[in-house]
Amino acid sequence: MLVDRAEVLVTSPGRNFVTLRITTDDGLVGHGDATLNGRELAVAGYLREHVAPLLLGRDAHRIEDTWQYLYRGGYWRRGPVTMTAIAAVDTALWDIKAKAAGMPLYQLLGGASRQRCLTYGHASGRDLPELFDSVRQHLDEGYRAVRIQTAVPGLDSVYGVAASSAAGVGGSGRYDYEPARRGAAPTEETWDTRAYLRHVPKVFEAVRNEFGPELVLLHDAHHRLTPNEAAQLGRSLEPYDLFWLEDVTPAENQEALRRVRQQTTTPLAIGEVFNTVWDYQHLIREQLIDYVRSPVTHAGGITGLRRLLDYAALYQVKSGMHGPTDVSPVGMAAAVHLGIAVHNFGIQEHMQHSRATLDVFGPAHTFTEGGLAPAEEPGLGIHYDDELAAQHPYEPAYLPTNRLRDGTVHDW
Ligand code: EZ4
Ligand code: CO
Repeated sequence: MLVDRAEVLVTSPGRNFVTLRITTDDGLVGHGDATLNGRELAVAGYLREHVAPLLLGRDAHRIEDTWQYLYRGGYWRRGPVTMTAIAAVDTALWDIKAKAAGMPLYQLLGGASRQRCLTYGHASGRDLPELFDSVRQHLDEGYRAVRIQTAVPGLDSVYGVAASSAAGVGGSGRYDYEPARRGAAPTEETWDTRAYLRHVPKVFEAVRNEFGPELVLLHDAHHRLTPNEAAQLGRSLEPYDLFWLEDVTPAENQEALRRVRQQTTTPLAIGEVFNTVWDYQHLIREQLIDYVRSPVTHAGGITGLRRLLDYAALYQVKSGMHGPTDVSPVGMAAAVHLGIAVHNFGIQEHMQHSRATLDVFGPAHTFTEGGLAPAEEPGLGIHYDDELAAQHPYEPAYLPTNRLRDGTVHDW
């Protein structure tokens, strides 16, 4: 079973996606997500120019060897572009191996540890009525967990808050927030940490009063706080029993989390921008966090994330895989197969893709009773439609940038 073709597919059904498709000489086809939001063509180029030629003629069964070959053999290790490219190859090879075995991928990963993967959706609102409305919409769709993001008085647009309740993603009518915007350059937002820290606890108080103690609530601080500010926020949210508080500080400095951890019992999640187990080394070993946010797509694939989750399991740290719309349906399919299998599954983020996106990728996993379950067919359960994909050519899109009121660039 040798690799016969490795194609890089770029499509933009409402937003940009990069997919690697590997075909073997006996005709098996595997897909891997290679989407890196706002830097899509860097990964496409890395795969097309430097990885695809090396794959031709390789034994498609040798997944671990290929992973090590691309990781160690590239000399320049780690980083989002490299690890997203490796993830795409790894996921496509797992898809192929599962098809060769005639099994859904999760069976090769040890079989199901649970019936479905509990997911959380993105509720947001510019004011409390709009936020409550968004929460209710999620409850109606079966969600049992929601992330709460809210506008902050005095700031025009804030991370995580859908611009319009009517438009939704791809005109879906949902409130889902899509931060990447089409255009030749990123948009700019304004940030004010003090206004944010004053406002957020009041919103969580209101949400708890309205929806009661059972509903699972999460929040993303999106890398914007100092360790001390993060500790303040964690403490002020303790009465509202969060499932997690995410990305409180910029992630590069692992020691920052020590200060936060000493000051609050609010559970902490971090790592959607991390790429390897090394980025978590101290955070996990010192039990400074509760959940790791890496998705299959950005952490070296099934192989890379499995390695990270096995390490995390030794310290009772659980998965919390990133699942925004920029993780493609291929990345989500991989997440669900891995999530259903590992023992230390925590929760799965699940922003819903637009109809146009689902039509291009044809994912066969299902969402019922607030959770995702993997496809029961051999492989990942992806049915990529080339003709539909070709109707949506790539258009540049960027994540916003952020500035303080005095113009200083701040973490977005
Ligand atoms: O900012 O997906 O938890 N989810 C997030 C996302 C990320 C974007 C980056 O591409 O933080 O909204
Ligand atoms: Co996040």
